[in-house]
Amino acid sequence: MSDLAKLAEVVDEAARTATEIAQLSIAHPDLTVDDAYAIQALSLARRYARGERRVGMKMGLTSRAKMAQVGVDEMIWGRLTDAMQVEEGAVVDIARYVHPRVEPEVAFLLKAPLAGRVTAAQAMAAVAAVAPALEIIDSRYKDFRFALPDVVADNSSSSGFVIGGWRSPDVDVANLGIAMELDGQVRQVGSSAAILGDPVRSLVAAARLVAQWGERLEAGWIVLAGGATAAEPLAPGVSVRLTMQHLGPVSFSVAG
Ligand code: OOG
Ligand code: MG
Repeated sequence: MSDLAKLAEVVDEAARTATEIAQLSIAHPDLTVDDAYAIQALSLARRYARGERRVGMKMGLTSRAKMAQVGVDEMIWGRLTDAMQVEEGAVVDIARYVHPRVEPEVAFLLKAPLAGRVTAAQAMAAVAAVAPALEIIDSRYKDFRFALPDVVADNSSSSGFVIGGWRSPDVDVANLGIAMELDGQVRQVGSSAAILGDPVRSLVAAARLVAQWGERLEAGWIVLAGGATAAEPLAPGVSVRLTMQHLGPVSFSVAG
């Protein structure tokens, strides 16, 4: 097994068993971002071998609030599988996670493949529907602390996602008001414009970034544009509800 494959096993096992690990960059200070994306791909290959199916891509650190919260200021991405999807309104078990957080996002559903350098208009022409979404992120690293190669290797903290009702792509998602409530208390407010000025720019970036790895965004895939606000920690018993202007609500809760 190569060194990268060994590290892929480490991050995959940490995610599979919800066990925290030390940052890879401590023992491997020379780890590059390219190495980290290779580890991510190898760790996802392990999931596919267990029967999980790729259903999309998530963008990360596409807003200032998110960059500031984790202290990394470069856009990142990760791979979504069917096992990560949480049904709207479902109750999740916190034991599945190390130290989960939740954040408000915008989701795109694709009806055509997309890759490489595309304009916003070309990107939107490939979109079948848009929806409000909640992402459950869970870094496998101790204290939720990491450097850029660490988080990339850890599939950019991908863990779960909840998609609200799909709406027509005619809804302009550029500047929609956002309120995320935990147990009925508003904890984060903002606008979808916090995501690169317009979440569609995140979809454009997603098409460019996957192409660098010889992949394309596929018809039927979901693309998450990235958190519009800082994430909130999840605790047992908590109910989470996101309301997004013109897109409506999406919610789930954590078992008590
Ligand atoms: C990294 C993942 C970032 C987002 O939407 O910005 C992300 C993290 O915050 O752990 O999912
Ligand atoms: Mg996110």
